[in-house]
Amino acid sequence: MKGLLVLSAVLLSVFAKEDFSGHQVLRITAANEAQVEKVRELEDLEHLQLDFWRGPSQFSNPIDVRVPFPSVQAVKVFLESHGINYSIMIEDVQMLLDEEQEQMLAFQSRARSTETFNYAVYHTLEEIYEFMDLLVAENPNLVSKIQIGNSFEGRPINVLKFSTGGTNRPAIWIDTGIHSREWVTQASGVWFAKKITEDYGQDEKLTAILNSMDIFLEIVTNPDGFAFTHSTNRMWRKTRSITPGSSCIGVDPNRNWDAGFGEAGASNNPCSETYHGKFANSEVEVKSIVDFVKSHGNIKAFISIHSYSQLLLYPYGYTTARAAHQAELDALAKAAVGNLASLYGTKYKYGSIITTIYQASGGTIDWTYNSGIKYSYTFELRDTGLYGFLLPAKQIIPTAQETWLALMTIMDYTRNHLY
Ligand code: O2S
Ligand code: ZN
Repeated sequence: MKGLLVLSAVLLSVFAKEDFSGHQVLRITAANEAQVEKVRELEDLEHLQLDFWRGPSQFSNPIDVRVPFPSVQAVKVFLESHGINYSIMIEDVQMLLDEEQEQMLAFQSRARSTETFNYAVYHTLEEIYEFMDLLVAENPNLVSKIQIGNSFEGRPINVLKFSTGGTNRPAIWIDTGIHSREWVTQASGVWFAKKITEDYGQDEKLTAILNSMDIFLEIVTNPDGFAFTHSTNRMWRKTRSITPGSSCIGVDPNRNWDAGFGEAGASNNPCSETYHGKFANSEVEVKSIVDFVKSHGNIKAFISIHSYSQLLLYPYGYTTARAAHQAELDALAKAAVGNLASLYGTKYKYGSIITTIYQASGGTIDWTYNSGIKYSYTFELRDTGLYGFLLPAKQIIPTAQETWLALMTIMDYTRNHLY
């Protein structure tokens, strides 16, 4: 049986994409702690192959979970027999994926400049890397590309640097796509990059920011995972590193940082979507950023972008202890989501990670905050679960536009509050 599984996994990886026909995403609304514990029992049943998109955690409601077709009946019977409420968020995951693929194919064309690049569709890793090179070539005095490392599978880890001069200016860091399946984030990262080049010299606030600070933007923060979402499994979240002694691949790169590492809010099971890895910074995709941040030494704001849930979060995720600057972080978050909502009315909640979404240990911004970067934030972009990670491409530009208003709020505030 195990041999067969391994064989089919090998064949799949060579020939085909994982099929999600009949997979459903259920939204579970646990009424109390005991019901959350019941849902956790499901999580432990590995044969069900459940993929939790959100939660479970005693702090998180609702819980969203992708259920493979063969497990759908069993899961529904389990929930009903325990009186746990649920609704069907996505009837058939594969139908959304087919639509997404159709769109990508219909609008696929090699852009020769960032002017003709199509920002309204999803792109492959190669296309995004090409976009970066075009942007650098078109804006040599503003944009450069820095390779901060190589991924586990050897791909370059690229960061765009936006700078108008100076040496080691105070800087803002933005990353998208550390979780590879959160496609609207990489797509937004591409849009942000173009936006910066358009607004410099035009928009007063952005110009002021770039006249005294640098911006670093890592668009594809998990390149192996991202390539894998295109080639094989659209729902891949983790890195693609090998864990000796396990047949399961990958580490959750948002549980691998050296802040509350391995504590509650991460899994020590290599097969889990929230596996923290063997030790902090075990993932080269994480370690490369850690090394960069330390050697730079002058990063003042660090913004790590995920999807979905429409949240703007600040530390902490691993502890209920309040961040020392909680009041200031909270006020700035409130201003940022207010500006975000001003464009299309998209509503965001904000607060600390643990009180707003769920307990998560070893997360990016808990480490950056503990390392002295006061303005450390995580976004969860659109939507609130209707499409989840499979946000239709026509929402890319609106999502990026509204998010940009929140980013500008944080960046402008940082420039005015250098420390
Ligand atoms: O699980 C995750 O990593 C979250 C973000 C954390 C700050 C809790 C995203 S994927 C929803
Ligand atoms: Zn994420």
